[in-house]
Amino acid sequence: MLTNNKNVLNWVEEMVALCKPDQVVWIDGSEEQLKALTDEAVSTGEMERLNEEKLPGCLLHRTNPNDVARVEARTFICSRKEEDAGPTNNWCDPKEMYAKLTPMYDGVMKGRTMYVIPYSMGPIGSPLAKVGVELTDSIYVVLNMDIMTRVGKAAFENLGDVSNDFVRGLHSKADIDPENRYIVHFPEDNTIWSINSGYGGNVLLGKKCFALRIASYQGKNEGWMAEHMLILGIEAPNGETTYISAAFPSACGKTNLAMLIPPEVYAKQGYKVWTVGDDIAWLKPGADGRLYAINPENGFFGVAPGTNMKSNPNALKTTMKNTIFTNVAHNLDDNTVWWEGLDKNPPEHAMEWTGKPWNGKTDTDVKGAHPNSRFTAPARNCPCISPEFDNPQGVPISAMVFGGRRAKTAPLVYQSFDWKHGVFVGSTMASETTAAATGAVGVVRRDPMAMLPFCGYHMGDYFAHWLEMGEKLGDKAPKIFNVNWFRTDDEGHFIWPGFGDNMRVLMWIVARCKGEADAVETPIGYEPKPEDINLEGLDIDLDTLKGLLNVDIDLWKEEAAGIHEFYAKFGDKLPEELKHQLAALEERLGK
Ligand code: GTP
Ligand code: SPV
Ligand code: MN
Repeated sequence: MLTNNKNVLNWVEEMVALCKPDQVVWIDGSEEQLKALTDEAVSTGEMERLNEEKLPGCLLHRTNPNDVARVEARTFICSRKEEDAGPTNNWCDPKEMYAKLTPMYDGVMKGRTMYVIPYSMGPIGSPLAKVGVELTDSIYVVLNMDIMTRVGKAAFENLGDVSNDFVRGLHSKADIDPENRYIVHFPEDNTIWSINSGYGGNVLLGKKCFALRIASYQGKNEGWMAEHMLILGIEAPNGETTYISAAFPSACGKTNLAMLIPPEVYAKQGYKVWTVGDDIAWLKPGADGRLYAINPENGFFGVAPGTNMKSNPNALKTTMKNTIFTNVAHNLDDNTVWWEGLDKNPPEHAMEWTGKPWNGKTDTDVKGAHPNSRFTAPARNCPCISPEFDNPQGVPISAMVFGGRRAKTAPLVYQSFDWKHGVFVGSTMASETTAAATGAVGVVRRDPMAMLPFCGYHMGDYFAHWLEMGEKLGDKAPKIFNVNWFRTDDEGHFIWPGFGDNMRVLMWIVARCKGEADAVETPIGYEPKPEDINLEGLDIDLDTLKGLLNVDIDLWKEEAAGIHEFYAKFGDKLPEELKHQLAALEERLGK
């Protein structure tokens, strides 16, 4: 046992009595313990060791083909009052949900081991960090949590002997039965119960379940924010670093933007980009009144397909050691991994992600890797990891950026008129769905602040919390922007090159934050003058850029109509301010 904290010990005892594991193992985070668990998982076939020379310390894991993504339809926010979960979450009375799930956990770990994982979200000792304990019967979960969070006794030192402020996570693979899969949050009890899944966001409970769903609820009550945001720093040649956070929905480019390589035109001047986080930000006003952000995670759970030496070399380098690959193709020639978009040379002798034999050269209509296949890699491996990564105070944020996948409508970039308008922009975000969650792909849906699947309370109250944070921050509030890398031409090709070249847009954002760039006022916000986006070294002419910045009034009128419909869901909980913002947009568009 790694703690004397009675709250922890009593709860573990209770859950052991319920799940009835053959044994209980406390995870201290030591290398010997993790190595022994890896050996065990390899011996049972749960994990496979990859080429020790090319991919030292790397492992391959396949999940059940019925279990490859987050399951939004089976994810619940069980607040005591239905109203507190709001219209965008599945809700069930907590008593009823406990009553339904308790028999499913009863004896579920017979013949298995229960692992007790103490972990910290955020640097140990940070005033923004929080403690969680996850109980699980999966070694895969233990090994992933060890990469994604700060695991071991040190997390308990943060908690002390008497505090009750830790998140209780209970996970069992059970039978990986999709019909009985539940990802359930009890925000008022600091509790998460997950059952019948073995996949990523459903089971690594520190990530979406705690660091977004539970933490967003805590943040509302405690005066801070938990957001689905990357954090990056742009260092100018004079050494000054400007920090930007950005919220894009799942599989819409956070990891890529967070690790971008500056294009030659900036690299030669000495600009550098540093990654603080690629998925989640916890933000709180600091002593100087500015908004500070930490990345609560300690690793990256990144989308594999499309990651290559051109699109995201930093991510690829990050995965070269001590990384777990989930649902990618297994190259049997050299015991390495492959996925669509890695290179143009798919392996001839391979297993596709389900474990069936696969020849990538001839079976071209079969995908080698699942579209939502992932790597779990330590943040420390990243060549551009920020020197501030472990700073317990976090980094000061100058700009917050929203964005999504929109083939039309949203221009390359615009700036909100002020914070309140920025909250309106974030609350009306829409994006095409991706493979990160089960269900149809490519359907446009509203996804406010990229938090639709991750907000642990009523989204009307969430918007109000954003507005309050703006009041508190006053003129020190970050500037708010919106970007869209995904506009397409008539043939459906992306017009903007994206990836590293997105820095050209970020540079305008930085200049706006410093009061060093002009803007053009449009009905939806401020846009750059086309000549203020640096196109040096790009295949794009000024006219194409003008097209990317075009605001189509008719499309925006349709957009406004869609926003009315969306806002209607929130009833009385929709802040008046947002109604004014919508009316003002319509006014500017001309009725
Ligand atoms: P989650 O981990 O699910 O939250 O995803 P994410 O937001 O971190 O997305 P990620 O950076 O992994 O990108 C997802 C997909 O979008 C990958 O296939 C990328 O290749 C693609 N992508 C990322 N950035 C760009 C871009 O600027 N332009 C284009 N066209 N595609 C991009
Ligand atoms: C996302 O879907 O936004 C992810 C992957 O980052 S998961 O951890 O599965 O939620
Ligand atoms: Mn994500």
